[in-house]
Order: sequence, then C-alpha cells, then structure tokens
Amino acid sequence: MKISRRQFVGSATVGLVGTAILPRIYAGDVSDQVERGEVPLIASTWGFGKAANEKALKVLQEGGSILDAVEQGIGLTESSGNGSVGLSGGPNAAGVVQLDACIMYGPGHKAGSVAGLEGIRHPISAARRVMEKTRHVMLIGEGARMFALEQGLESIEVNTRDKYEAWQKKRPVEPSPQKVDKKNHDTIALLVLGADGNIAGGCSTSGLGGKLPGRVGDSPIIGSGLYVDNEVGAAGATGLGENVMRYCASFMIVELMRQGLDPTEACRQAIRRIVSQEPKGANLSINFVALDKKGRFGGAGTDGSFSFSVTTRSNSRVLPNPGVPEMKAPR
Ligand code: SD4
Repeated sequence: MKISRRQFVGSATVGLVGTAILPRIYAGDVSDQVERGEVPLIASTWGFGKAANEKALKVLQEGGSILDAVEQGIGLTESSGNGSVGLSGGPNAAGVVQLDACIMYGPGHKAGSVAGLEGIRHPISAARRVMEKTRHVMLIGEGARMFALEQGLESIEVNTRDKYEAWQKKRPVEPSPQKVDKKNHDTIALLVLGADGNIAGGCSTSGLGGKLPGRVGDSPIIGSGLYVDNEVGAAGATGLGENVMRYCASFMIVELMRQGLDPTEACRQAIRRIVSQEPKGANLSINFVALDKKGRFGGAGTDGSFSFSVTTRSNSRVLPNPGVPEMKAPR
C-alpha cells in the first residue's frame, strides 16, 4: 500500500480545517501529484457512493474482478432503498420508474448498456449481461427487460396501484424539474482502478425525476454518463443529463486526462468548455468524478451540493466539490 505524502497531507488537512477552504486545499493536493497513488482505487459520485465503494473494495479483496466490483458496488446502491437509485428512485411524468445503466471494461474496450428498463432490480447487471452475452452495446425498453428476464435477473413489481396513488398525491405541479440537487440526485457512477492497472466503471440511475416517459438521459450513454479508456482513466457524471450528453462530457474528461491534465483539472476543464458554449452559463447542474491510470482521482461540478466518494484500502471518504476556481462559488 502506498499513499503519497501529498495525498496524506491533503486528507489530514481536510479533516482539520473544516469545509470553508476545502476546495483549494483539495485541488492543490491533487493537481501536481506525480507519484502513483494507492491501488485498488475506487471513486464514485455523491456521498452515498461511499458504501458502494466499500462494497466494491470488499469484492476485490475477496478475489472478485474489477467488473464484479463495479456490478456489486453499484448493485448495493440499486437495492439500498434509500430513495437514491434504481427502484426507489424518482418516477417519470407518468409515475413510472424507468431505469438507465451502463458498464465499461477497459481491457478490450467493452461496453454494455440498458435504458428505459422497467421492473428489474439491478439494471447494472443487465448492462453487464448486454456487454458479455450479446453482440450489442445497448438495449432499451421492453427488449432490455425481456433480455434481463431471460438472463435470470430478478424482476420486481414497481408500478403497483398503491405506489401510483401515493405518487399521484405528492406529484409535483411542475413535472420536469430542471435541476438536480441534494434532495433528488439519484445517479451513481462508480470507477475502479484495479491493482493490475486495469480500469472498469459503471453508472446507474432512475434518471431525472419527472422526465417524459421514454426520455433517456446521459447515464446509459457511453461517453456521456461514463467513459473508460484503459490507457488513460475513467470518468462518470451526475446532474442534468441533457447538459452532459450534448457534450459527451465523460469522454471529454478522459481525453483531457490523455492530454496530461490530472482528474480534478480535467473535470474543471470540461465544465469550462461546456459553460463557455452555454447561454445559461454555469447554471447547468453538471458534476463529474474521474480517476486516472496513475491512481489519481478528482471531481468537480457546478452544483454546490455535489460530493464524491473515494476509497482505497487505507482510506474511505466523502470529498466536497472543489468547484471551478474562477467561477462563482457553487450553489
Ligand atoms: C439524468 N444524469 O438522467 C441523470 C440524473 C442524475 O443525479 O444524475 N441525477 O439526467
């Protein structure tokens, strides 16, 4: 196990100084780090990702592959029932939960994805099966559901009358919220750098609450909600999918890392690029997590409530959004 002095000093300092000046300290911590970080390394979106990371680490420690770690880590969140991801996530405008997920495996550059999936407990497992058992990358809707059932994945009744009526009572007046915040975030993107240097990642969500039936967000789109390049690193996204998928943001972050940026700076640079083309400026709700082949990690987002989780054998923590320095403080 190897942790760089900078990483150690950075995390120790984080604990001492409180949150007010965290972003700069954290950004400084990773920006010029050159040593190889500790592996395996797992990074994911939001604070709830920490439990998923820890599950993924356990899977690796018990001899599982990096794909097993991604699947079971995300699987934990999917069945956590804490209102964040999967079946307990937000229904669409018709009160129906439609799930999106994807998975990528660095060696061989493999990918699988499902979208608009209904009634399957683990969309991430369906995405993995698409990758491993078919000639395709993406299955949607009823086809994806039939395939998942054929593969023996657990089905679960989501759209019961009781649930629908309960949803009707509390359904929002405004059917399509254009902002993802602490209360309605629901996406886990989880990235794993294995001890052997191989990389895998996955992403799973119920998508934007109140979305139009059939709407697909960034999360299952390879290069948007997730991208893995085994030579470089991986990135994942959470936030308003429409603002991520128009820019292939996760792909962009990986390409920026290929050009030499560390993960934090790559996330920031992608945000700058996107913001510079957007009339709405920084009010986009786009948030990213990334890691690179050297074992460096980082994240940045336009939502003040965004956080990301990072886990190694020696440390498991939730880190605050360092934002983009020259942009106004994250909301
Ligand atoms: C989507 N990106 O469907 C997802 C939503 C999300 O936290 O990330 N919520 O647009």
